[in-house]
Amino acid sequence: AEATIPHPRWRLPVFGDVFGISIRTPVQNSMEIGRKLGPIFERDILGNRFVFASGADMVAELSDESRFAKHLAPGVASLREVGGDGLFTAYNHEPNWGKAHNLLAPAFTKSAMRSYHRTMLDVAGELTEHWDERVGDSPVDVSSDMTKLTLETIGRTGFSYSFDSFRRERPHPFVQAMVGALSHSQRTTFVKSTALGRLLVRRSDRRNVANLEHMAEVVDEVIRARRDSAEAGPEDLLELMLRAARENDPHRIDELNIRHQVVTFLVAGHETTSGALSFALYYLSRHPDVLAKAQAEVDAVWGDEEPAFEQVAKLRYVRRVLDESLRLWPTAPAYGREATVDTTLVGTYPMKVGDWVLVLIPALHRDPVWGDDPEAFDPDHFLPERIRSRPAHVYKPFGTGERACIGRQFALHEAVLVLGTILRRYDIAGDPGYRLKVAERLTLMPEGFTLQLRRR
Ligand code: MNH
Repeated sequence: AEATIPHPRWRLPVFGDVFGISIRTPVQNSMEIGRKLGPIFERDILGNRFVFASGADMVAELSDESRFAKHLAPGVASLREVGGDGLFTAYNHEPNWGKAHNLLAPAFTKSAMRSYHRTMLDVAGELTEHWDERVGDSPVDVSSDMTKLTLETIGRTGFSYSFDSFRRERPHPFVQAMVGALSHSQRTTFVKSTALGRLLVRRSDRRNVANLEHMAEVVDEVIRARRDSAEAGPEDLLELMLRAARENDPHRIDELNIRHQVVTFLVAGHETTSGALSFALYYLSRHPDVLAKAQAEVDAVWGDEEPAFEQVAKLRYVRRVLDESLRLWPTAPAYGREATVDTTLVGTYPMKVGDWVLVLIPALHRDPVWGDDPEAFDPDHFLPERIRSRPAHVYKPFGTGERACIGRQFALHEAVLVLGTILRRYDIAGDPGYRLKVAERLTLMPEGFTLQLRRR
């Protein structure tokens, strides 16, 4: 039988919806509504209809690539200003998606990961050098330092370009411009559907232009640095793209699209991994038993040696800590799916070709299939036998299908390597008075979370 989709009873306080709390935290606000209305609901935001779906049965169907495909949700579509038809923001029908996907796939194979391992270790070493100076001193700002680390890692592995992140007092201006652009995109997506809204965000629009210009300058600088260098470039993302252009490869992408890919990877390649590391450190600091078990694993598997490539994936428990952190706070918290045929979702909700829904990942990750206390942090959720006993498609931090995250293995290798490095070297203590505050700028990130460090 067909059913109508529940919506909040109060449609009137549209202003509250738009200019209140939810403009800064739309994901947490939608999670709250979902707790009341269930696994599928709709919201009307200034005349825009949004359907949120998070039931395990629904997401399983939405993962069926013969009926559904990626939809560029409004918040992501407005990032076209940043990434154009780069991989993340390309529409399914745009030819540059397939070209770039094929061209860049070799940079995400296991052997490619092996080639990044050395650089990832070096960057982790810069973090510990920086943190060693803070041992027993004032606490470190976790998200800010994780962002330094992940930006440095993608800069050097992907483009052989250093942002000198750990030699700076303040974050690199690229980070400030990017955070500004992501926040702008989140804030203005709904508001801009009305004339009044467009007027209200004019100042913010101007600031956004400056941020976009700055990001474009950084992209220019990254490409120029390579073109000016006398030696042949190392086998990195940039080299794959520039060489294909030089050699007239059938998969080559043009100059403008190369720029879109560079900025896409600089943003997508660090912001979400930084959040994932920050949440993992938060949960480790709150669960002494988990912390002790993770430290014991690193000591046993790595000993005092520098970890070889294969030794990273052997940190099975640390990986479960990361998986569980991404369950509770998937740092890219939603993705869009649109019907590619006329169909009915879970036999109940009719969808015409082009109709789309947003998968609210944190709500999916709290579905009853996760047990009766889905809010509890428990890495054992990811024990192999527990994974086998759950249905497929209930864990989607990296999206789904053809348009799922290309950087998944990259992020996992980097994050486990860094967590292992930190856990082996320091005892960490969070501020007992800190209450988790999750900042939203399309992505999720703990805000104001600090750690006090002691050398082990
Ligand atoms: Mn990543 C797509 C989450 C790390 C590069 N990424 C996606 C999607 C999710 C996602 C979800 C799908 C979005 C959608 O369907 O609209 N990504 C993450 C998370 C992490 C992450 C949670 C870290 C943790 N991503 C990375 C890293 C890189 C990267 C690291 C690059 C080195 N991601 C991408 C790109 C895409 C993507 C590029 C777009 C892929 C495509 O559509 O072809």
